[in-house]
Amino acid sequence: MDNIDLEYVRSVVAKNNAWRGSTLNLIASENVMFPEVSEEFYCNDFMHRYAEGKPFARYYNGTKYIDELESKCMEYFRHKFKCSVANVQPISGAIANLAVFSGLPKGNGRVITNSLPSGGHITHNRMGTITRICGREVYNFPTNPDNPFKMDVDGAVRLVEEVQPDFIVLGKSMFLHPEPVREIREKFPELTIVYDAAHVFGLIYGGEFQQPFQEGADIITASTHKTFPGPQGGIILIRDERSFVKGIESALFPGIVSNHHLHRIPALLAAAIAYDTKHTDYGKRVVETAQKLSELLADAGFSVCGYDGKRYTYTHQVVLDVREMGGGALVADKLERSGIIVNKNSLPWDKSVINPSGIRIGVQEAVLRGYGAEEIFEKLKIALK
Ligand code: DSN
Repeated sequence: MDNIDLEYVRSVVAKNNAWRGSTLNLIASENVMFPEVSEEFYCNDFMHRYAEGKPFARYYNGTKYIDELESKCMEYFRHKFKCSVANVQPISGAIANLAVFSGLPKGNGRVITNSLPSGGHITHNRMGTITRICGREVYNFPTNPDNPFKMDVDGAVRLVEEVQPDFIVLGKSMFLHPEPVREIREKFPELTIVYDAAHVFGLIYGGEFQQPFQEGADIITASTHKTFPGPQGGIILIRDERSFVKGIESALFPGIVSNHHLHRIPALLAAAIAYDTKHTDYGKRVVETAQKLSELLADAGFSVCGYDGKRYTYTHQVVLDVREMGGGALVADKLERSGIIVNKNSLPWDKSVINPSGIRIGVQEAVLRGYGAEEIFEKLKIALK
């Protein structure tokens, strides 16, 4: 195939770099890494190597430096989250979820999670990992009739009593408000609570969102590249030494990952250090920018979702109902033609995911690139006309 050569590959990469570098990226699940996490931390010899198993107990030779860095990285996150286990081997948040959902003991096989239209992630729902691979029977939390972007906590408590789940999963992908961790823990002292922090990990890390362990969660899964500006990857944190730790860790290795993409590890540790030393106000700026943007959009007449009497959002996300503008698919395409990248998103009342009612906006990358709420608002307003 003479039209597919090295020059072709190089040119497409260069075109994408130039194009995405010139757009305003508002995809809520993406970010760039902190500028300090430069190539030396991410593109290095580790990207060619294997190291199965735990640090200092590998199945490969040649691992003394990744042993050192991986154990320091685990120690750093254990210290930060005051927890017993920090496993940095999941290569994504979805893999972290797979390890936890398959590694937790199976009783009656039932779990309760947030539904897809109310914001739950695909891995939490029956067409995804939790049922398709882990064989769990999924029940969904009810939503609050006055604000369907929030959980109906009394209804959730009744559902837990009725279903007696093996565990519940809090946290979601369309994520505007804190989850009722404390309320559920108070009612169910023995219930295993998994908190999927993929979207809000950087906000929790920066102390700008709820603190799941302090409120009663047992396990946090997350990805390390959304509001946490690190390399693409995942993490599992477990609060205390519990009987399920071994099941989860052995589900991960040897159950799921063989190699865990070693070059992520120095970059992850570097991102955590950069957050703690150079970007201590990053989480605060992200949350403030999303709040301000949601107010500007609402004042300009856009249908901003999630208002709870105080705020539209407590996270990096702003969600718009764009049914009257043609629906989420049409509006997201229109924005892309104007150089703004967002994703269409199902809203709680949607039945179809093809042209759902909403778009989801995340400001975390824009904040890192120096944008303020007004500037994002002006660009959106012009592009949405
Ligand atoms: N599906 C991604 C999102 O929330 O955009 C995360 O895996």
